[in-house]
Amino acid sequence: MLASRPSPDSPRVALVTGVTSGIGEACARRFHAEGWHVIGWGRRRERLDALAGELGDRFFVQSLDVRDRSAMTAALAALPAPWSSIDVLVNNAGLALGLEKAPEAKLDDWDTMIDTNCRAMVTLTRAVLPGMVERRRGHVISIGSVAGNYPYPGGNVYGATKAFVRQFALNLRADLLGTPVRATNIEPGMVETEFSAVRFGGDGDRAKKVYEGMDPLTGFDIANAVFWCASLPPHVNINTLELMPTGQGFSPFAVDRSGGSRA
Ligand code: NDP
Ligand code: 8X3
Repeated sequence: MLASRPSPDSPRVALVTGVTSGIGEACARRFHAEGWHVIGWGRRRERLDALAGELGDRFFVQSLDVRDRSAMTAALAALPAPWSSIDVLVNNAGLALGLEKAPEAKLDDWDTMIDTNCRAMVTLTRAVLPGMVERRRGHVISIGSVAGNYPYPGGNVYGATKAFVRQFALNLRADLLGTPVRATNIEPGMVETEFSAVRFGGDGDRAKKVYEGMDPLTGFDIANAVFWCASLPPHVNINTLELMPTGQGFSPFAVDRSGGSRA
């Protein structure tokens, strides 16, 4: 039997993963500013506490590594009402590690990206979806990337994880047909966050150069897009939304004219 629809006046709850910096922090702030209850996840406890101290009411933090399935299960089980009725899940926690070409890339980096960007993301989504379907209210918004749509040198596994995130969102749409639960993949280009510092192992100078001389997107640009998707009327589903800074574009195909591809 289907549960009755929740009242439109009942609290709106968003769970955002990775709120300790960048896009996730901006999403948490955006939803909170609109009067939502926001659950924020991340590993860095001191940053979670600082944000909780700032936002106060309607912000509930839980410190965990999303790759730890039992920690995730325990965190969800520990949510008191009304926090446990998640309306919007923002699958944001993720990372790129390294920019080496595939033959030189570190396998441990590949494992970490797959475990965080893909495995943790599907585990959490699978845990949250039944409640959304039961309550007949919900939206899974995942942060993919242009790296999932276009190849670039050194993008190897990072780009592949984001192609996975995109296809998972589209396949959710296929599975959720007949329910009011929505699924969206947001696909940003360059956003200035801690992303490049993480990718380059904490090398802040190298990270800064990525955004030098151009105007990158900000976390708030992405948060605005996420919130816009979530606040559309229930009959509208944005499947995918690709955003780039105006100052980022495309290159021609690369061609090797050195004969290096001959045996
Ligand atoms: P940041 O490095 O600024 O933020 C990443 C967030 O993810 C942090 O809050 C971090 O928290 C959290 N996180 C990472 N690993 C884990 C983990 N194992 N468990 C829990 N939390 C984790 O980067 P962005 O804000 O840029 O990245 C957010 C998302 O956006 C990622 O999925 C990224 O791939 C995607 N993206 C970024 C783009 C960009 O150019 N910046 C462009 C396109 C997509 P903590 O370390 O405290 O755990
Ligand atoms: C982050 C954007 O182009 O650095 O996903 O891969 S890019």
